[in-house]
Amino acid sequence: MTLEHQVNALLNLISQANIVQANIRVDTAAVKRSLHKATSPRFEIVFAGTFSAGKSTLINTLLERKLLYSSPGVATGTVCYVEYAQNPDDEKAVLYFFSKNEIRQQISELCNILGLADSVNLDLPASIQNLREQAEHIKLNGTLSEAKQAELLQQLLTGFEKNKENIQNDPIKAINLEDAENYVRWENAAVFKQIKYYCHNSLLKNGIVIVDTPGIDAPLLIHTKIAFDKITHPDTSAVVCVLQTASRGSLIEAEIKLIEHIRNAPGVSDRIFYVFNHIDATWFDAALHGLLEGVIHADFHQEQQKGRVYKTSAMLGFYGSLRRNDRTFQVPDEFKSEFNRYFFLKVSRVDFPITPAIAAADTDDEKFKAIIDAHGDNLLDKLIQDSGVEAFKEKLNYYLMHERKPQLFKALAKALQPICKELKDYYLDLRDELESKPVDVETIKHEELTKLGLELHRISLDFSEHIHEQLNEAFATNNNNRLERDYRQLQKNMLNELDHLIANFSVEETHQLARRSHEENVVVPVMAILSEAFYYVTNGLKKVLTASSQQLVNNFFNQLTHNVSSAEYYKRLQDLLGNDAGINQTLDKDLRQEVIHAITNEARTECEPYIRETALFYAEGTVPAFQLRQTLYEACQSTDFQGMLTAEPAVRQLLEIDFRKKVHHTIMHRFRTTIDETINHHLLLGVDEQVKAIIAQFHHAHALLEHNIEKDAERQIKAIQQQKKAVEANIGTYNQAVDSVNQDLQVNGCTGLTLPKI
Ligand SMILES: Nc1nc2c(ncn2[C@@H]2O[C@H](COP(=O)(O)OP(=O)(O)OP(=O)(O)O)[C@@H](O)[C@H]2O)c(=O)[nH]1
Ligand SMILES: [Mg+2]
Repeated sequence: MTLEHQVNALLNLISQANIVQANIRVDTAAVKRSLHKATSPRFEIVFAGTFSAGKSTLINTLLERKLLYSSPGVATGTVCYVEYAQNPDDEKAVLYFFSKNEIRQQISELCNILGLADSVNLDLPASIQNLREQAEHIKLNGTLSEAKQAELLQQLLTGFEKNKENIQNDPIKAINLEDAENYVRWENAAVFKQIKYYCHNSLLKNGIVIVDTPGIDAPLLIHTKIAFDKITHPDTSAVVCVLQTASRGSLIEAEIKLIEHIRNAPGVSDRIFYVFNHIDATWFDAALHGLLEGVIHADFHQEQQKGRVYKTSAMLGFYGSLRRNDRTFQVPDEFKSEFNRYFFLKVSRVDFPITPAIAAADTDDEKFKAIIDAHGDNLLDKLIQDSGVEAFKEKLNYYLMHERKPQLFKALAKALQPICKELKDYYLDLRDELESKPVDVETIKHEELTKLGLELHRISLDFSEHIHEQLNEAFATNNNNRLERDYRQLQKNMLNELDHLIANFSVEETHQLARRSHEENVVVPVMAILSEAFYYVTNGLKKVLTASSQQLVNNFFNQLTHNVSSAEYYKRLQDLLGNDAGINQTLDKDLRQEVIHAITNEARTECEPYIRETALFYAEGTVPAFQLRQTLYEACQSTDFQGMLTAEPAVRQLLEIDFRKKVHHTIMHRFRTTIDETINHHLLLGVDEQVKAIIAQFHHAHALLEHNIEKDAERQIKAIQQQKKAVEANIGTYNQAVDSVNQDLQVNGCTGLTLPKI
């Protein structure tokens, strides 16, 4: 499994565990970025230096291939990238042209600098030719700097004309690598923004990208600026500063500028390599040798201590290697003369004697052939070694693979660490939680059954409390609207009935009633009429008080039953028992009947004393006493029935006076308390009994739960087991990923940083 797979496995675990949102320290985007950098690294090595320092030759040497154009004059005219091509067939060069507008802008700038009219029409060859001639004039008559700018202007005009088709229609053009070397020469370079070479070369395999830049003192200022920017760019992994001090004896102004730029840029010093090229010049010139060593000692001492200073002969190293690898390779004359010099002046005569054939050879060409014939590979090996390119190449590669690459893995490890910590904590907690859960059906059963007793107890408590609350509300407050309405109704009923009874009192009917008790007599005493009247009103009121109280009690119990059966504990009880433990029967039937029965008796008892006239009735000097006497007197005027009829209004008034007081006393002072107390008393007793009845259902509930729990417990156990398995599997995935990532970190030089295992 690749590193990518393993890191993605960790990221998957994180998203599964859902701890991304919960924790801001977990930055998966940072991990993905670091992962990409570590698995698809890109190490840009930028080569910078004056023109003809040997940058392109040095790059060709590293690639062991004549890829980039090099020549003794200004050779590289644009920034060139050399990247890896996966297959030999994928090799190509891609040219990126400036747009017509960008070229026009550059022409304008140059015209301004040179004091020329900025009026060229790029669509008219004659207009272009005219400007070219003006530039030529400046080249011949102007200063050196002006001549450089005029040359550049000419390059732009020629480059535009030659590549017009591409610039206008096809600004990115892929060509064969073989054709590239000629194509990108100076005359076209002015119109290229950049060139990308894709090369199937093992050096580039690990993400190394070589960036060749035009000489910092070349006339193409636009490209020169790119070289300076590249040195400090964060994507740059290494900068190779190619210096020509070996053949000149000192640093030139442009080189000093470059070195200052490097030394002033913060944080880039550890990526810089200094290569003193053209070292072969010092082989035959002791003065030059001394000057070079002096410069290195004076200005590059620190860098030399750190192993960042190299001395090379790129040209000799390059052609020497090519010839060493391929005997048929045709080396250029430039190499032959230098090689011959090397043979005659540099190597030991003991190791490489001058053979007669060498001595007899005349031209450079003949000498070269004779030397190669005599000493061939051995001498080439020695030359390659002396050229210093191998040592430089090795060091550069080591630096990228063993210093830069581990940094990418370190960054990845740092990004992964908080994620691993989160995952580890998460799984350990989860594991603990699952460990504490029951593992067999019996334990779950036991737990559930233990809970049952408590639950029944709690339900009975809830029930009892609820009833107390309801009673409290009814009798200690006036918040029970229904009850208050019923009480008012009861009062109204009694008063209405009293009015009705008195209004309907009839002497005639009463007379008949009294006579029926004494059928052998025709006369009825007035007192008997009066006493019948008392029975009549009392019994009428008794009926109404009974009926109204019963209605009130019924309404109260209806409300109470409804409230209880919609309470939450009532549902819990039904769930546990499959019934309500008789709550409904108790409230709606038994207690209701008891209370109605009791209240009926209370109403009867309350009204019974109404039959007896009040003592007030006979008191001396009071209105009732006077009334009574008056009534009796009037009625006794004759013995017949007619005489009595005249007393009817007076009797009514008498009844009114006597009963209004008694009824008022009942409905205003006594009977509400009687009803309240009766309900309260019966309910409290009933609730205590009901609580016992609920608790007594334990065995029934137990049996029921036991019956149902078996399957449920099995399901629970299965679920817990599955969760445990899933957690262990995830921990396994985690550990495997961490192991593998740790291994990759080690292999890639990231020592001392490991991710924690569970
Ligand atoms: N004697 C000698 N000649 C070299 C050496 N390195 C490069 N040359 C030659 O110097 C010339 C310039 O080399 P280039 O590689 O084109 O130099 P460059 O730095 O790329 O120059 P520009 O592309 O113009 O910036 C070529 O003719 C090379 O063959 C060296 O170490 N010794
Ligand atoms: Mg070059």
